[in-house]
Amino acid sequence: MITTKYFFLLILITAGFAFILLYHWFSTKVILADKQLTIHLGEDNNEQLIHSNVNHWQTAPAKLDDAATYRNYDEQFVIIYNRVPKTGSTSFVNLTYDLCKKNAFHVLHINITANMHVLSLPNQLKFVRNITAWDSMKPAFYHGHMAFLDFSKFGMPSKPMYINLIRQPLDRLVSYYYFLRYGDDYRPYLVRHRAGDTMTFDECVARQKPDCDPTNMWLQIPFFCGHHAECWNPGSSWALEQAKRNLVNDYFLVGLTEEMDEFIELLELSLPRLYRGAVAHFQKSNKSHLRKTKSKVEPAAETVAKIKESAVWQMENELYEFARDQFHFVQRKLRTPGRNVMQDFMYEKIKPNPNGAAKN
Ligand SMILES: *[C@@H]1O[C@H](CO)[C@@H](O)[C@H](O)[C@H]1NC(C)=O
Ligand SMILES: *[C@@H]1O[C@H](CO)[C@@H](O)[C@H](O)[C@H]1NC(C)=O
Ligand SMILES: *[C@@H]1O[C@H](CO)[C@@H](O)[C@H](O)[C@H]1NC(C)=O
Ligand SMILES: CC(=O)N[C@H]1CO[C@H](CO)[C@@H](O)[C@@H]1O
Repeated sequence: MITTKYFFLLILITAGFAFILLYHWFSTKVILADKQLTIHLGEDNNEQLIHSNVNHWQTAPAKLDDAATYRNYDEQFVIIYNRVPKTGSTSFVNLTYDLCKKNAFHVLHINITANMHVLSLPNQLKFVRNITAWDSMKPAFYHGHMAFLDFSKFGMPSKPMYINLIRQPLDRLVSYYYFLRYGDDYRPYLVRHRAGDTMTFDECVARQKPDCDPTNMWLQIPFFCGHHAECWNPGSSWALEQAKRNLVNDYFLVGLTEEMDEFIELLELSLPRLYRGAVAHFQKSNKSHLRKTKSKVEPAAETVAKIKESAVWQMENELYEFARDQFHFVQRKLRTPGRNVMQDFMYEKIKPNPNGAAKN
């Protein structure tokens, strides 16, 4: 009788110990898994730069709720790339499409009727509400030839992250000029608007034809400036200032067509959720054949000089240089001055001491 009682007690105590052991084992496992997840951030590629970006404050065994918040930001991403025509956007979008399956996010093209760059007022509201609420598409990358749209005007709880690429304005115009005549090797079957016209850009400028009118360069300014009437008024200094303000206040990153590799590297370092493995992928894919305008002839020096006299070129170039300085600044701050070491930061002197045990 007594032995059975003790026997049951023994079983109860053993079960209790087993439970506690199991609990401990399980909780360390969860933290370990968490650690491994963050460490994996940089492990997919052999780029030393990206390796060293794994910050120790991320790999530390964070509390589970901190880690969940951190992951939630990544799962809520909405990125808008309001691409400007002929700025190398196809190569970049192609890279993003290549990555979306592996990195598990959605890419959507914004197709606006008749290639209009400005949304109607009802469509602005519809668009803003739709992409804010469309949780099943998040994380999402939207791209389209659309002017910047300010989400804060529509009473939205969150804003998307804008990114873009900008190109030297004359290069962009010349590229566009030949693109309309000869197309590119991306969709060679498409007959372009000016197919059959063999006039060179130099001849066009000499004869002052409308296709090479410097006013046609007024495109990067309005794309960054946005949906206001004044943005689309060529030569408006208000539009230029607004474009600059938006570029620094509302764009997460604006890269240069001429420095695409650096742009992609910065994206991989800062948004690994979407761009993990981007640098390696971009380097191994044959970028040169992605999208090249056919039969492009470099303009003569006198053509270039003539274009540079125009106010529109000067303003577009001012925006380009503004963006270039900003991009180079961001790049310089990536590493410790004088050494090829990634900048890092950490927290210290945390008071009151979270463990409560230590002195000082
Ligand atoms: C946008 O949609 C229209 C109508 O469906 C289609 O004809 C056009 O090819 C689309 N544009 C692009 C760039 O896919
Ligand atoms: C957003 O628009 C698409 C296409 O019209 C629709 O399928 C989707 O359900 C919309 N999402 C929300 C959250 O309204
Ligand atoms: C890369 O592109 C160039 C230019 O179009 C082409 O000549 C070459 O064969 C391509 N190489 C590969 C490996 O696709
Ligand atoms: C999504 C997409 O179009 N991907 C293409 C990107 O470019 C490479 C090289 O041309 C193609 O192989 C991919 O199919």
